[in-house]
This record gives sequence, structure tokens and C-alpha cells, in this order.
Amino acid sequence: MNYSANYLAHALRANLSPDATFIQGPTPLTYREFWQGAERMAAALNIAPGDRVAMQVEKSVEALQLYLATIIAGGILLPLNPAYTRAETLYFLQDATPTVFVTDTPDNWPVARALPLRALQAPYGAGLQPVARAAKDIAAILYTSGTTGRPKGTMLSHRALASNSQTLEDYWRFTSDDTLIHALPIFHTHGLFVATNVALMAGASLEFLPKFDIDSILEAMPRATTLMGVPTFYTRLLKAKSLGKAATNMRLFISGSAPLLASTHREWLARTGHTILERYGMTETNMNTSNPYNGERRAGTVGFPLPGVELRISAPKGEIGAIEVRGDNLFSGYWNMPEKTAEDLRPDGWFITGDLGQMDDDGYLTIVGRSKDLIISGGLNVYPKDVEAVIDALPEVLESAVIGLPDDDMGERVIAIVVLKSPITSDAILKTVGKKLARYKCPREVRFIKELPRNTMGKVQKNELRKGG
Ligand code: MCA
Ligand code: AMP
Repeated sequence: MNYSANYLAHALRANLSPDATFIQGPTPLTYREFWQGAERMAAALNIAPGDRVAMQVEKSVEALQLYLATIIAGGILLPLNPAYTRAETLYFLQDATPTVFVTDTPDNWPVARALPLRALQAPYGAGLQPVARAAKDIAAILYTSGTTGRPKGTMLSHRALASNSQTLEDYWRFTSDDTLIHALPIFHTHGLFVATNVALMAGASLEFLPKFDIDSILEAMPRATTLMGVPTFYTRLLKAKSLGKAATNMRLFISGSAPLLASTHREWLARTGHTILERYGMTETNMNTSNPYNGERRAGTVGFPLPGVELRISAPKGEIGAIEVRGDNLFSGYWNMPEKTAEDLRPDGWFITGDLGQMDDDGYLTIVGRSKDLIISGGLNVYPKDVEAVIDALPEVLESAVIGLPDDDMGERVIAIVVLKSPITSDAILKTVGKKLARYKCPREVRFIKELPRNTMGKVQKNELRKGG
């Protein structure tokens, strides 16, 4: 097969060694087998360039092949969290209008073709010659919610994904000698692009685990060199007595998607002798900054702007301001939402992240907060507005405010503060939310209050609500 005209797939195959192992384990897969499977799946997809392929399936090697099959076929991948409810999923399908929806429950969806993943797994066949795609063509759409309005489809180009993986491979020194423990979900940037693309591009191997599980990770460590995780991975692993011994031969531990506590960073060093490398990214930007590979990995900071990424803060040096970034790593706009794109992406290419940061004298960036109203629970984003809308729709509820409170395990946990018009129990409220929204968005607790604190402009003072703890 000739991959040279397909920008992203070609880039991901830069260090390809066909007989090398891509997937380690009891049923190993070589790079050749992996890519050939993807080529056959690309043929089975039977799509035209630019068509969207929605994927809402449990994590598997075949799901990774579907990602690459879509790229080979010139399509646009739309990965969806299997935890989404039917109502949530319907919105994404109606907005992105995929030609194919790959799902474990293929009935009654408003799409041309809904089918299970196994329907695309032809064991034999010629495979599809990779379709030509240029750097600017869109490779994936990942939805992010927002503080106002409907969820937005972030369009990521072949260039954005390829350039960011290339940068990370170099910056974190990934080579074909590496084995990465992959325990992240594959419907977000972290597990799908950062982890998978970097490993593919470097020609590395994966210890591909279905999900995060302390014992499986500890068991895999002696056969691995690197781990990528959200902070919850690290706080949970610290609970294991055998951590220090298991981590002996590891080369690198990387954390991102949510703030890593400086105390976790220090405890990890004390227990394993390794300094966690923290980095900072977003769906819209891929990875922006990283602590250095060589040199001090400073606890509580997200390091320096990556090569090729410009970063500025809207405040004098050393003070807290809004973070903006620019570079090839950025998205190409929100799907079918030019006005939303214009709100966040300036005409000269600077993207307003919604994060607040501060740079120290040595150039290390610290994320000090967010101007956007967002809770990050276990690395998953929960937009309070989405949860408030469901609670406020209950006839018994006058209004609500959803906040994040510190949580030892998940970093933050979702709490709903509710003002009632008439009696309803917190269980009844939670049951309704559970029907409409994915489980991870559901409040862990409902608290009732007589009235929400507001400022003179009438805006709810969430800081006041958080103060109570
Ligand atoms: C699962 N549950 C959660 C979460 N995950 N609740 C709150 N927050 C969560 N993150 C709920 C389930 O619905 C279930 O609820 C209960 O917790 C146990 O479910 P289980 O599946 O056993 O949970 P777990 O396996 O322990 O999962 C926790 C986890 C996982 C390992 C932290 O959420 C995870 O892998 N998070 C990583 C997310 C990620 O990849 N983020 C990257 C986004 P119940 O029992 O009540 O039914 S990309 C990104 O952010 C940017 C670009 C970046 O910089 O990387
Ligand atoms: P999302 O685009 O939904 O994946 O979420 C991206 C957001 O996660 C960023 O805007 C940050 O607020 C947050 N984030 C990612 N990495 C870090 C980190 N290392 N420290 C603090 N916040 C982070």
C-alpha cells in the first residue's frame, strides 16, 4: 500500500517496522497485522472522503483499527463515550450527521448505517488503498461542551494531530524500544491521540488494557517503560504497597487532563524514584505545554510551551491572566458553528483557552484556575450548565447551581445546590439526572438551600457556594 498521499496515516507510519510488536500480551499483534486489519476495515467502511464515522464502542484493539480505518478511507472519526445516554448520543449524531455509526446497539438511530464493530472485521480481503488527504483536511471531530449553548464539535486536522504527536514523540523521547501502558479510554484526546499516536509514530509497543485497574497496571509495569494517565491514576496507584518495586524499570510517567497535586508529585518521587512529568492540553489544542524530559520537572506546574506552540498570558509577567495559544496543534474551528469559532479563535490564530495561568521567572507555567465554568472529575469534563439544565427542568425546582468540590480520588466531585419550589427528594432529582446524562456527570450529592447567593449583577456566586466545602 502507498500511504504517501494520506497526511496523518503517512506520518504515523514514520518509524514503521512491520514485524515489530504493536500490541503486547497473550494475543500479540505486529504492526503489519494491525495496519492490514485497518486497511480491510477501511474497505468495509465503504465511505466517501469527508464522511463522518461515529464510533461508540468499548475499548478494544479493533476500535483503534476503526480509528485508522477511517483515516485511511479519508473519513472523519467521531469518537463517543459509551457512557453517554441515548439522548446525549442522539445530539451528536444529529449534529455531525455521520454516514456510519459503529455501535453495540445498532437499532433505531437516525443514521444511514448503524452496525456493530464486528460487521467491519473482515478477516481476509484486499484492504483499501489509502485515500489522499491533505494536511488541512479534517481527521476527527471531538465534542466538547461549553459554558453556554450546545456541545461543540472540535474539528481536528491531519496536520494538528500529526504535528502534535511528532512534537511529543521527540519531547518525551519515545522510541521503538518503548512499551506504553495504555489504560485510558479511547474516546478523548488523551487516550486516542496523545497515547496512541505517539506510540504508533515511534514504532513502540502497547500494553493495551481495557480500563484503569491498579493490579493490571502494576502487573504490566515490569514489561513496560512508560505510563500516561490522569491524576486519579497516580493517586490510586500510590495506595499499592508494591508500587516502588513494580516501577523499577519504568522510564517515564506522564500526567495530564487535570491538575496533579504537588503532594502527589512528591509522594510519587519518594515511593518510586521517578518524577512525574506533567503536561497541559485541551481538545481544541492537543498538547500545549510540558515539563521537560531533561531538567527539572517542577511540581504544580505544567512546564514550558512545546516546540512550535506559542503561548501568551493576558497579564504582566508573573501575574495571573488568561492563557492563549497558537500553533499547528490547534483545531480548525467548531463543526457548523462559525460564530462559536469566532468567539474563541482570533482571526490571527490565537485561541482563548478559558484557562487562567501564571508564568514564573524560569518560564514554567502554572494553571491557577479557569475562567470557564467547568468541573474536571477523574479527567472527565462536566459542564455545570448541562447538569443545571436537567435539574432546573424539574417542576419542583426553582433553580440550581452545580459546583465542583475537592475530592481525594477524582480531583473534583460534582455537587448540586438546589432551591425548591415544592418538595422533592434528592434521590428523585438524581434519578432524573441519571436518565438524561452520563453517570460521571451525575452529582454525588444534592444540597438544598433557600436561595442562591448572587452578586449585584444577578450572577450566581459559585465561589461562595464552594466555600462551605
Ligand atoms: C467513572 N465514574 C466516574 C468517573 N469515571 N465518576 C466521576 N468521574 C469519573 N471520571 C463513575 C462510573 O459512572 C461509576 O458510577 C463509578 O464511577 C465507577 O465506575 P468505573 O468505571 O469503575 O470507574 P473507574 O474505572 O474507577 O474510572 C475512573 C477513572 C476513569 C479511571 C478515573 O474515569 C478514567 O479513565 N478517566 C480518564 C478520563 C480521560 O481519559 N480524560 C482525558 C480527556 P456508579 O458506580 O455510580 O455507576 S482528554 C483531555 O482532558 C485533554 C485533552 C488532556 O489534556 O488530556
Ligand atoms: P478538554 O478539552 O475537555 O479535554 O479539557 C481541557 C481542560 O483540562 C483544559 O482547558 C484545562 O482546564 C484542563 N487541563 C488539562 N491538563 C491539565 C493540567 N495538567 N493541569 C490543569 N488542568 C489541565
